[in-house]
Amino acid sequence: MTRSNRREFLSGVMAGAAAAGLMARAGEAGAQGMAGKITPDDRALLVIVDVQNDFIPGGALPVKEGDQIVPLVNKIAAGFRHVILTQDWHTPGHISFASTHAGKKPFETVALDYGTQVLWPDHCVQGTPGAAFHKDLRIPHAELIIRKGYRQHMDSYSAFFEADGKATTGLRGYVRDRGFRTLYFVGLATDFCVGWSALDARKVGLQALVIEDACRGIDTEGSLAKAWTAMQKAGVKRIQSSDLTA
Ligand code: VGL
Ligand code: ZN
Repeated sequence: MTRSNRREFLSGVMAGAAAAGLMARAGEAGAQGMAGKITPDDRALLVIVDVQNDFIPGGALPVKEGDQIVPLVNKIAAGFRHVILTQDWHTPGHISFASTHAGKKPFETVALDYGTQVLWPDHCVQGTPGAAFHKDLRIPHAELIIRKGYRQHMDSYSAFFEADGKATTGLRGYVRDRGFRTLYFVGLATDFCVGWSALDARKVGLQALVIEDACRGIDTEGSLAKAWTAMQKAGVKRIQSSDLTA
């Protein structure tokens, strides 16, 4: 075998392996680094979800250990060329707040026209300190901030679509225009805004990976286990920060 047709033969073997799904990680994550680790490429986007004071212990809707992810999120973000942030951004008296519904308490539910709504303590009200990003979050290279939940009569967990599954934040168009193919998710909370965003990423035809140790969940009424089951079914990959090269 000559050198050049050996090269052709090898590239044929590699293409065959990829087609057979043997290189699943490389194909799905967009790039393969050393020792099976993932190196995000230029078409990969890190989405940092709702690392805001109200979701941190001491805030209005604290997520257990929410503060502990901040140094890890900073470190992960440094390994991505492209990063965006999301920010829960509610109007005062928002429909998702228990205080808006007479006789209702936080974590109870109500039936709304778009489905069952969990009711929350007032949180992430536009312009308040609780809606600001955690003071130690350092993402100078973030390219966009997507705000969501600003429609008075509809909640929005997902970074793509509001709770009716139709009203858009504009993220789908942005991702399309920028040519991103693979979205990585970190932040708060695993079972709500992270999970719903990852599911919607799959719905619009993107690869989606959730970096589990850089997320924390609220876990109300079994919501964390339910979210992971739904994500697994939808083809969202569950990875750890140690799976990344950087
Ligand atoms: C979130 C509940 C209400 C979240 C936002 O960021 O996961 N959860 N609003
Ligand atoms: Zn909210």
